[in-house]
Amino acid sequence: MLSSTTLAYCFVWASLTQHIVAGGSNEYDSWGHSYGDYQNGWNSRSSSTWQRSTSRTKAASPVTSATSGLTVSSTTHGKSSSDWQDTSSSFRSTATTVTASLSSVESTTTCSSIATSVPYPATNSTVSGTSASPSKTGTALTGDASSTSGNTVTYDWNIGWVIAAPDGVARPVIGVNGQWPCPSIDVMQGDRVVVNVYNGLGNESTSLHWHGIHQRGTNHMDGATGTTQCPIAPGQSFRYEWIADQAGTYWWHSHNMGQYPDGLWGPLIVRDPNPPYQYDEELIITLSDWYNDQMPYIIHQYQSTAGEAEDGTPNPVGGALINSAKNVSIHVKPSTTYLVRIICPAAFTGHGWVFDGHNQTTVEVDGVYTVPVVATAGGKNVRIAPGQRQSFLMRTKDTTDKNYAILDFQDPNMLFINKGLTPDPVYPLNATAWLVYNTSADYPPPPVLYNLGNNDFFDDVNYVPLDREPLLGPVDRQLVIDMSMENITGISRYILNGHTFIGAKVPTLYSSLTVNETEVSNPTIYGDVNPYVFKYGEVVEVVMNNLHSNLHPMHLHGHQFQIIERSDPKAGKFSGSYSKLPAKPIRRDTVMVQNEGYAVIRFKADNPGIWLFHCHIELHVEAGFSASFIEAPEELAASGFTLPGDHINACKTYPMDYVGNAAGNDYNALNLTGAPDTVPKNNWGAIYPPTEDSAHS
Ligand SMILES: *[C@@H]1O[C@H](CO)[C@@H](O)[C@H](O)[C@H]1NC(C)=O
Ligand SMILES: *[C@@H]1O[C@H](CO)[C@@H](O)[C@H](O)[C@H]1NC(C)=O
Ligand SMILES: *[C@@H]1O[C@H](CO)[C@@H](O)[C@H](O)[C@H]1NC(C)=O
Ligand SMILES: *[C@@H]1O[C@H](CO)[C@@H](O)[C@H](O)[C@H]1NC(C)=O
Ligand SMILES: *[C@@H]1O[C@H](CO)[C@@H](O)[C@H](O)[C@H]1NC(C)=O
Ligand SMILES: *[C@@H]1O[C@H](CO)[C@@H](O)[C@H](O)[C@H]1NC(C)=O
Ligand SMILES: *[C@@H]1O[C@H](CO)[C@@H](O)[C@H](O)[C@H]1NC(C)=O
Ligand SMILES: *[C@@H]1O[C@H](CO)[C@@H](O)[C@H](O)[C@H]1NC(C)=O
Ligand SMILES: *[C@@H]1O[C@H](CO)[C@@H](O)[C@H](O)[C@H]1NC(C)=O
Ligand SMILES: [Cu+2]
Repeated sequence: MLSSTTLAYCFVWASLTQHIVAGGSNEYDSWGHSYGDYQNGWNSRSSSTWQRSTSRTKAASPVTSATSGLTVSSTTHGKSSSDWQDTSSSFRSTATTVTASLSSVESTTTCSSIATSVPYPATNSTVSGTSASPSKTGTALTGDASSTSGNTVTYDWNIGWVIAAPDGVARPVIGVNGQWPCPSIDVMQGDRVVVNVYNGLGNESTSLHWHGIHQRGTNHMDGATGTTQCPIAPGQSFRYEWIADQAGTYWWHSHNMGQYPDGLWGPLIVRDPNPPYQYDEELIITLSDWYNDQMPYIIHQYQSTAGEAEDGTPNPVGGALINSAKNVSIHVKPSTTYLVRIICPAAFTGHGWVFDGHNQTTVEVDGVYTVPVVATAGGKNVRIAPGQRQSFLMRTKDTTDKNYAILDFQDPNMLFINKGLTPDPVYPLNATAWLVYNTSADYPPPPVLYNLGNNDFFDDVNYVPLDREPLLGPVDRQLVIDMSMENITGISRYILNGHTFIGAKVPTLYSSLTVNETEVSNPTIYGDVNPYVFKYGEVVEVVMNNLHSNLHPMHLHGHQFQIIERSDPKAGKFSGSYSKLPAKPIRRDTVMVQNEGYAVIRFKADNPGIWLFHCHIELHVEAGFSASFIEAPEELAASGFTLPGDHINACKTYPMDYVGNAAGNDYNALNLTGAPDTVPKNNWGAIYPPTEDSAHS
């Protein structure tokens, strides 16, 4: 139970005190790497190359106070020591008594022009209510985010530009309340979450999506512009309100026209009042890629006739980041079991990682508890795709004489090695952080792994959900989607069964709510958003045939799906017969589909709403790699639901149509005259005012 916990023992921050410039000489435990295609190895620097630099002036005192064991007595429910953010200091400020000063959270001002200091800084939030207890069971659009006995946790967020330099190069990034990295949301299962957004960007529209949260009864809070809402124009406010009814590791991010890789994302942790695994402390670690250009420029370059690369792979100029920074020290206590929550909010590449000298026991993927698996058993590495999360238990050493490197590498399998391409070594594809037991001890270099192919990674299809939910069946509806890329009018577009996604004039949900009820199940009325209509309660099987030469992490909103089968790379299309039907398939919300291979998933269409199904590589979304799953639209139409005024206001001020079919035609849903049907040729992402009205994605 987490009712009264020690707060913030260890802090994750970006090279605040000492950071290591190079090298290392100690012998380290070389866990799990003595077999496989790679070898143990260390950078060949001698110990004489070790230097410590104190390039950033930070007082030492925060370290001391951070490790002094602050306690919080909570009158409601407590918060464990996810040291990541410090929303803890203000979070629940009305409901908790902080018995020690949280001075451990350093101000960002001392290094404002370089990297931000504390990832996931404090933000305004308030809590009201009494006990937590999940209870949300909506089946149609009700807008009812009040049917819970949990607390209400309110965040007030002003989204705006901040200058940051996580890789040493200063650039504008999108932050919250003047801070970047953006804050995390941290609530108990059953809490009602309210996020009051103000768009203070001036030159871009925005929206927020709660990745992995099913939004039962609250589809209009899903945050996908063009699908469940209009973009929020600069100067406008918008209230998100939903029930955190699923425990686990999630994240929030902009879902508006390729915007999130400019920094608008953060962790979203929903705490379980009775977690099935024992642990003492928590860590949140994000693995992402970084670019020095802003997304509107990258998108414009990619989605133009002068398009840079066929595959839209921007040069990973900023390389990899761990917790939105380089050279991060993660302070740990000895003899302690940590729950480590890994989140991959990357724009393009997946990531693999190694905690040197420490085993990792996986216990959760994408909000689904798993039967524990030592992730490195058999010498396999673990990897994570954009959008995915994975939590593991890690027992720290009993001794504090050494520190250990954390290696994060961009998954080479996503960098077209399968096409014989070699990632350009001038870009820092890897990042290093340290598990710091002892600030006086050496900071060793990370292990070096060689020739990482698909077989060097643990296959996540082999996880088993802890609840052992049986295979869904029989299948009522099988949907086969062939996914490939095509040059359409000179622009590289992804096509699903021959069609690229082109945003409609009206958000798809709003179409379902405003056309004649007799037409809502006709996919035609939704336009070129790759609409697939499912009946309430159907067991849907989706076969994804990836005909393309890269891996694509496919994400479904509104559900966790069972993964029935996933082929090796280059296995061709699904033949129609399963190699082995798993009795208790793993569920998650994002699955990596291998290059020129396939994956088969199942879910039950019991969550009425419009749910995007898309590749989570953000540039691929901009290139049309999305479908709209239109689930039980007759239930939506019958709900008689009225959209909140601020949602309508978002449409009026943007402006964007909000009534009628994909063409904005509300008197004849079958008349699609005027619906967008050509590929945007001047896509500048979320730039406001918009350049084209069909680019919503
Ligand atoms: C991180 O450390 C490396 C050396 O290990 C150094 O070259 C690099 O400049 C550091 N990066 C930042 C952003 O501090
Ligand atoms: C939120 O915090 C910011 C920065 O501390 C402050 O300027 C703002 O007034 C606060 N907003 C609310 C609603 O408390
Ligand atoms: C948007 O405005 C911010 C703040 O002025 C600026 O830094 C950024 O470059 C602008 N973005 C574009 C694409 O012009
Ligand atoms: C890691 O797990 C393996 C297999 O369970 C075990 O043999 C080994 O001792 C563990 N290593 C560490 C560092 O805990
Ligand atoms: C920390 O490391 C230093 C240098 O290796 C060592 O002298 C010291 O004993 C260590 N302290 C602890 C508490 O392990
Ligand atoms: C990144 O790390 C991996 C794993 O150790 C290694 O194979 C690769 O060469 C490294 N890449 C770069 C560019 O340093
Ligand atoms: C794409 O098609 C256009 C004509 O629509 C053609 O000019 C261009 O060369 C093609 N680009 C590629 C990369 O095939
Ligand atoms: C909806 O369509 C049906 C069948 O075409 C028609 O009878 C009915 O009048 C329409 N309802 C409205 C409100 O337009
Ligand atoms: C279809 O809609 C267009 C544009 O609103 C209109 O000009 C046209 O007359 C409509 N056609 C029919 C058959 O209603
Ligand atoms: Cu993709």
